[in-house]
Amino acid sequence: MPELPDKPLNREPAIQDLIASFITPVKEGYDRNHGMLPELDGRSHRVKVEGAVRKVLELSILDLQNDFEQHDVVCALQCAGNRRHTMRVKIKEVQGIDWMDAAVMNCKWTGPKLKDVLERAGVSLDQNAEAHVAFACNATLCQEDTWYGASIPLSRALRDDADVLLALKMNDEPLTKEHGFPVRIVTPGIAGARAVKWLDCITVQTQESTNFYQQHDYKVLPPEATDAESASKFWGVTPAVQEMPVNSTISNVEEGGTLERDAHGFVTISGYALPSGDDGPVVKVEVSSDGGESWVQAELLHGEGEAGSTRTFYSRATDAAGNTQPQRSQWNLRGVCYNGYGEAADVTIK
Ligand SMILES: Nc1nc2c(c(=O)[nH]1)N[C@H]1C(S)=C(S)[C@@H](COP(=O)(O)O)O[C@H]1N2
Ligand SMILES: [Mo]
Repeated sequence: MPELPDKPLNREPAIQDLIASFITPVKEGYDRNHGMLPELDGRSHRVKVEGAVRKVLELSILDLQNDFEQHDVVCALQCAGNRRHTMRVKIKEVQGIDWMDAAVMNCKWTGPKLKDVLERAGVSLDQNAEAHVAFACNATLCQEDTWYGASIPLSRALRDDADVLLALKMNDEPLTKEHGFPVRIVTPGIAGARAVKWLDCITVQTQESTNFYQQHDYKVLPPEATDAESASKFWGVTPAVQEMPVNSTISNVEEGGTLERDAHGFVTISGYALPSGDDGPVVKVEVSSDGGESWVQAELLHGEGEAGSTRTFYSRATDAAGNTQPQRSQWNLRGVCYNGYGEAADVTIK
């Protein structure tokens, strides 16, 4: 296991700050790192495109900027461990960073499409189920591997409307070091773990990335896997997380908190919602103020009940494909892909 000089940077903003704006400001974006942040030189940096391609490419940042059409994509980038805290406290202990609901950011990303870069190289592989495009960053050691890598299905990468980018900009500014300067992958709808930062190599290949974080992390293990030992036989047979599930949160009040009625007797519940994978947009968010008995499709909720009463609020999002959140999602050892109802229990209404 590589020894790191220090602890990797991992942080999330206060949820109130995250939901204050539709586009997440760069400084509010969560940070998730399995290793130290590398200092890369944008002028000498190269991205190699290799593997099952007709022509190997070595692209500079200027090449990526000038030789390919630049696309703007607004999408959420979400850690698969987002909301792990809820799985931990509402279901059962899990392993992993105690992310609350803010390990997600909705940003505008700019750069060439991965599809255009792959077409320039000429993919020489059938788009069968096993064919993947792997991304690598060899610039820093990680806690469990000597490099960081991930992969997505080749078919997804080649779909024009999947909008997979080699992002050079975040919210119209060059990427910051924390978020992957000078270039990172952005994979709309797919777990953040595949959005490789400080990208230096793209490989078209007949299998998934062999990196630790694709093979031994970010998987929804079956419930029988309850510790490292019982999990060991499942890593190899459990698929790596790709698409994230439909989700929503209640973010303006916490469990045990207080909501004040406005002059009309209403209380406001707010949060965010995300579709599953590329099944967006979210078409409906329902809110319950009685622990799931009844639901209203509104942002403003009429508080009935007596003053001073406590209530349990839930939120439930549904996307265009009809995917909707379960009350609680399946427990898994690593606490990934939690998408149970957004909730705030025992809220006092004043
Ligand atoms: N090179 C590299 N890329 C990486 C990671 C990493 O540790 N190293 N972490 C991944 C994970 S798990 C997530 S959730 C996102 C986080 O991106 P952010 O730090 O910009 O929020 O980056 C992904 N890309
Ligand atoms: Mo992540």
